[in-house]
Amino acid sequence: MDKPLIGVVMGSNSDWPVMQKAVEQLEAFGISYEAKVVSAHRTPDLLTEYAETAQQRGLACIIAGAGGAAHLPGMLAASTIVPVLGVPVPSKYLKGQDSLLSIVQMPKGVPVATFAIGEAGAANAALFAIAQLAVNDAHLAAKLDVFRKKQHQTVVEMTLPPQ
Ligand code: RP5
Repeated sequence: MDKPLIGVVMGSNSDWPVMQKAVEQLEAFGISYEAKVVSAHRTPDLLTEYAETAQQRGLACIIAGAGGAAHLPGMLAASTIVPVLGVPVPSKYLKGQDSLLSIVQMPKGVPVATFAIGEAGAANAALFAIAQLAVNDAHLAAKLDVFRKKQHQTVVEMTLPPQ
């Protein structure tokens, strides 16, 4: 694969079924990425190294998913100016509401762009990253346009059971 443009990180491999939706979206648009497990509280040294090298390695943004007390996206954002897109992963007991609030309530000054809980959030984080890249990439913008038109057509063709 080409040099990764997007970093996809998650706090545990148990987050993969959700974060895979981001990776699938990036692959569908032919965007190079790297996917890694980096835990804020279990591998804080790896987290710091990942964030501190993100800019020099050429990452355009980092999509970070975590569940529970989900400090991974915020801690990454603390150590890099590369934009961080946070994905709240559903948790066992609080269904990801804890993850959402942990990620979205960043104090002023160090932002994390926060997406919906779960698979939709993971896919949308990737689509947002793609839209950002498309600002300076006409070919990618055309692909995104086709993607939106297909979604439009799917809805136009939806039928309901006879009433
Ligand atoms: C967080 O704790 C991870 O992001 C994951 O969502 C959650 C549970 O991790 P495991 O116990 O499955 O490794 O750090």
